[in-house]
Amino acid sequence: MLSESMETAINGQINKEIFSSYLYMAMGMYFEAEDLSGAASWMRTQALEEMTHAEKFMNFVNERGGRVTLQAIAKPAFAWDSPHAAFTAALEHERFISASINDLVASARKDNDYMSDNFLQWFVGEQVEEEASVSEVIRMFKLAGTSGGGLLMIDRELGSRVFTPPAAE
Ligand code: OFO
Repeated sequence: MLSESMETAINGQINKEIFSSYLYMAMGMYFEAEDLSGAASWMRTQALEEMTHAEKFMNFVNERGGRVTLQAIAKPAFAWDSPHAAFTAALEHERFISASINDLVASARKDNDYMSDNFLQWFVGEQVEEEASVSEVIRMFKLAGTSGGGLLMIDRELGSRVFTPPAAE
């Protein structure tokens, strides 16, 4: 049985994951408006992935006899100064999510809740990957600068990302 405090904390995390999805969908729409369809597709794929994170948390709460209570989702920004700025904002957001996952692990350990701790380790690993992949895109945009050809190449590369749902638990 999930403790009340862990249930509340995970419900907060579910909200953050759904907000992440909403934020990346907003970034996807920004890239659509900028005619960067590859970057738009990358962000829309990321938005789908974030919903699977929320689902993973929801399934866990249900399996442990807790209650999922969905909260209002905040309005995301809708425009950024450049592709580089949008991905930099995405990295900042992922760092915020990593810190939030770390806090959940710390609470689980403080309460000797090893089931939650074990479950959360998947997210710890996922955050390493997410921060690394966004950092890589930022590096590419930085190298391209304002070169139209460079931006086009990056956009094509980003468009090749495909959505792979995480393995079901
Ligand atoms: Fe972007 O990561 Fe979810 O957790």
